[in-house]
Amino acid sequence: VKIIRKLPDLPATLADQHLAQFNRTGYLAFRNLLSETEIDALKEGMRQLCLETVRGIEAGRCELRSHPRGTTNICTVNQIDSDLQIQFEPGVDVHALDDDALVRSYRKFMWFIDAGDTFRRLKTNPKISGVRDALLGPGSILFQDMALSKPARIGTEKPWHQDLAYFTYTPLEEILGIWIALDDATLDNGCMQVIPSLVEQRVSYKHTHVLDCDINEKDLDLSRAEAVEIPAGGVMFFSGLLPHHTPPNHSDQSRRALQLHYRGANTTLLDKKSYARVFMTPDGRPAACEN
Ligand SMILES: O=C(O)CCC(=O)C(=O)O
Repeated sequence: VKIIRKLPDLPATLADQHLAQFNRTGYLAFRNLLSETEIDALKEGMRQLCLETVRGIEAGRCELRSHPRGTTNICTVNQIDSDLQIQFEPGVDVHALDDDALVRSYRKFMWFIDAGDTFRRLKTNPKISGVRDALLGPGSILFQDMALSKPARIGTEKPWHQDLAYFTYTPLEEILGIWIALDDATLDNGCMQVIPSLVEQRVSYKHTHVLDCDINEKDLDLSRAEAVEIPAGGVMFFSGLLPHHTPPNHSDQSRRALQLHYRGANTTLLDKKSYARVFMTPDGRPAACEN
């Protein structure tokens, strides 16, 4: 895999050359979105959120459930009184771990953004909104947020996929992911790997539920894959059409990240049947998982 290092600093405004690059490759990556102080506050916020959520199980505020699809054996804790949801890596027994071990074992928070001002400030961060508006136009809408952790040694892979397999918004090219590194993300600890693709071609791959919502690797030209190493505080802006994956983390370094998804102001939510006619493979099959 080709490794992309030495990223440019996040510019104050995107130049035409950036927009052309985004359309050509489906992504833009920069260093220095967040300061060290901001990174530390976000990491501490994640730690507290993890511990509060698990303590909430004992207090009856959260419920422990196995993953609905079962295959990945992710243990999920759902908050009863909020949308916040935490997932642990397979096999983790949340009741058997001390605080530090718990914080080293979670895989994902869904809907973390309103769980405190440190997180909420990301929604109005002018550096994020500047690039986002340049790519999506004004008035775009945050519709999904998650805090992703790929813990040292036990972090599992996220298989190849396009994020559009999870959504039903159209137009397809108006979905933007923003992936923010809180630790140095490297090839070894599971940085983002992508296959650069022309956004305007809207190439959609068949997804099947194997591990998660996966593109069959045989359908991808993996010789074109790029591992994008992003230093802590750096960011990747990427199209919902970009095929990407993150491998397992066998290293001793944790790899935490935050991910926001925005949709353009004029996007509309389709029902699954209509979406299947928009997000479809070149041979006319619905591209999203059917189960
Ligand atoms: O951060 C990761 O490990 C993968 C994130 C991702 O691709 C996703 O959640 O769709």
